[in-house]
Amino acid sequence: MAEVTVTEHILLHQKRSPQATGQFTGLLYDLILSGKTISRRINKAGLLDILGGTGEVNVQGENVQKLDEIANRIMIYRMERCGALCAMASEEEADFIPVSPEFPQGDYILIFDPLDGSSNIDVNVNVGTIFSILRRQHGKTGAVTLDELLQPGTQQVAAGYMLYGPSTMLVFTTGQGVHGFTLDPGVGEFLLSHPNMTIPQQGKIYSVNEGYHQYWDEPTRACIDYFKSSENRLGKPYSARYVGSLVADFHRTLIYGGIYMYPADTRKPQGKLRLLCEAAPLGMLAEQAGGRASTGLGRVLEVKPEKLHARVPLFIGSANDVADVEALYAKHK
Ligand code: AHM
Ligand code: MG
Repeated sequence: MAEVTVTEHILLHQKRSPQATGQFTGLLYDLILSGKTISRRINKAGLLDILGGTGEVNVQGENVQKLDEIANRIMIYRMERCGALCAMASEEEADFIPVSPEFPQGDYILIFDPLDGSSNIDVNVNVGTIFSILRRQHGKTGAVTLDELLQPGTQQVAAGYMLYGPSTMLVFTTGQGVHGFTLDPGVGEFLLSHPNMTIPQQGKIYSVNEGYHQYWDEPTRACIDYFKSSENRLGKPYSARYVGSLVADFHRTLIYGGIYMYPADTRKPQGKLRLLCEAAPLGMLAEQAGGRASTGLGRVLEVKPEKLHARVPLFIGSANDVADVEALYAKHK
């Protein structure tokens, strides 16, 4: 079998867009290197005394795991030096991070969740790094301001994730479809394993933390009841799956189809997931794979973030399933 490396794949795609500079390619290389570094640390976590919490609570009010902090530091260290960025933002940091003047500056902005699903680390369940790449507005120079990061998802130039599971995978889009690569640990290179990934139009799996049922409003309950009943498009109840690592639940949805839901509830009126580092990048991947991503009321990619850590309800996956959720919310309005 002819093996296509991620490097070869990027170069091939970059050739097709003549406006592309080496900067963007360099950014992707360093992102991939960061992912490989994080992957190695995770593989050895049980042996290195880096499981468990740090005892701190992050800007999101969540317990920080040691590996959260390690992944965050690896990303910031490597990406600050890549020469393609002017600013970064991390789920773990309260403020955005301008690239220090001591490093070469570029035109891109990187927003990431260094280790999504970190509550699953101690039990050896899949976690991942999610990233979103924006371009600085044309003509802007000098110090980056916060509003430059608050762009709707439609402005993303690339998005993806690294999934640390039984194998480490890289799945990303630059707006020309979604492609998946699997890390061959022997050679340390990602090889193209899933070209042109598409989400089945109709799913048969629903994914939601059903423990929160009592916090949901009527329309949300109606949506989940719909997938569990025989009165849906499938004509029978869907199967339930919920890993509790968004990146893993999304990856399954991308391949098998179905719908992942993190709705708003009485405790979390905007939902839990962060727009810029979780919902928007996965939304771009879903759309590029022929699926959809919605807040229940409209397209996730069109939501303009009001602040760096803005949250949104998320319904993402097969086009039919997401359309059905939107129709149910519209009916209950
Ligand atoms: P994290 O980025 O701190 O790991 O938080 C986000 C995670 C998602 O990966 C996952 O889908 C969700 O939180 C699970 O939340 P809950 O335990 O409320 O179901
Ligand atoms: Mg997360």
